[in-house]
Amino acid sequence: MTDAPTAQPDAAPALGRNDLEAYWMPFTANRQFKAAPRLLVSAKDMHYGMADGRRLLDGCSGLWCVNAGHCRDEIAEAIAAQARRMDYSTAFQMGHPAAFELADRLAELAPGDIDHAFFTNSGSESVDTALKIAIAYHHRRGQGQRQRLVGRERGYHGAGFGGMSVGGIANNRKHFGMSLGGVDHLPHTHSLEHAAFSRGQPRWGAHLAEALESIIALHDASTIAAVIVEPMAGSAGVLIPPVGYLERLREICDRTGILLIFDEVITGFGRLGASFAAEYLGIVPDIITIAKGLTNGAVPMGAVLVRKEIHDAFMSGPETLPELFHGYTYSGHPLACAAALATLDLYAKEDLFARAASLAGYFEDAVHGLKDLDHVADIRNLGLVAGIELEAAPGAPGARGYDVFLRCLEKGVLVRYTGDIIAVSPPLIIEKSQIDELFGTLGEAIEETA
Ligand code: PXG
Repeated sequence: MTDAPTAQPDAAPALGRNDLEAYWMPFTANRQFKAAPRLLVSAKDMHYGMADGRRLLDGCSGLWCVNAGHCRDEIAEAIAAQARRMDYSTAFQMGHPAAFELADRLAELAPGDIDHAFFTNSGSESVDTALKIAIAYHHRRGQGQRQRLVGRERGYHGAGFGGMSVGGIANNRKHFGMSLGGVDHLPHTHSLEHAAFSRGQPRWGAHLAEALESIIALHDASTIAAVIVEPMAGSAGVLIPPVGYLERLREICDRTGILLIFDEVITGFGRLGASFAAEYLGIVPDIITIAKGLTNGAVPMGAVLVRKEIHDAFMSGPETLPELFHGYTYSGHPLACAAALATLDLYAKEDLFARAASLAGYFEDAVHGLKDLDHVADIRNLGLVAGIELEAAPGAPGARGYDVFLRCLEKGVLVRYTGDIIAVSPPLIIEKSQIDELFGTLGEAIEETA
């Protein structure tokens, strides 16, 4: 694997302040951004090029999606060829070969008897689809009273009403009304007191899965459709599953007939050093939601992967009617399928999941090298993901995270921050020297922050 050539930014149009006005940016402090814009104009392998000519090492795989690195020729060519062959194929009552091929490939990759794929266009749509499938599955089997859903504090499951409702980040919920009824939340598993500076999975915290028993005691399992968790929580600041915790959730779900959904939008496609977290951890959920790394971020696409038994439960009744009244105009879009097939080929050809696994130890040592810096409250890691939690500056929560993010940017490294937690999740093609650069720069930025 060769390192990236210097990304040559295209000649970027000069942007006056007013030119930025019309675009209402997502999950962004719009006024702050527009006062000092940060514009990306090109990308190749491990790097972005910025409008001002700077080159940035991408420490977050875009947004946890560009697992094979940016602008890979194989993917770009597959998308272009498909765009010329057939741009769009009606998704309902018609099909095209690439969607079937992709579903097959995903079934092969998925653990256990997870062997069917339903296509969406994003992680949010995957989550809403998975929740609907879970409720409809029980309905199909004569258990229509199973409608309750269980999420987790600090969980992120996208921005749709379903994902927001099972999600557990207050800022994403509190402005948007009542959300779905009948949703309970497990406690999150993060503890600075008991598990700070864990390497890999913390030993403390498996008992927190018992909260599901309390929810069952309150409502009875016969009213609960599904539990959804991220096997490793990304957005809320990299929360690593305690040893034994997910196993316990699996056992309780097995005993009570509640479906277990792993939201693997972030952990899918090699992030932890295996195809999915489910494989990495040796736990087979009933449903897996994916997106992001499915197409290496090149075309929006998501999918819901389900066990055979769930799919088969729908395959009865009149053959002239859709078995599931659900889908999207762009489900299995030809360009997305082309991108996904080329992406899976690339992951296999370059053995990138194994590569991530083989780099994980080096990555772990490098991030824990920041342990003794001032303001560092915790460092946690799994696979090629790390979270560095900083102490909040007095009276200014989030200010230190933002300051470190900006200092890294100035020094040519892009990291992600959420409040005062820095998240690092580089493309799986990263070289050891680039891991050094990433954490060396981050260390300098932390040292410099007040
Ligand atoms: N589930 C999980 C676990 C996610 O991480 C979604 C669902 C929603 O996916 P879409 O494609 O609808 O955005 C996500 C998205 C961050 C960050 O900073 C993470 C996401 C999105 C934006 C920022 O960690 N993950």
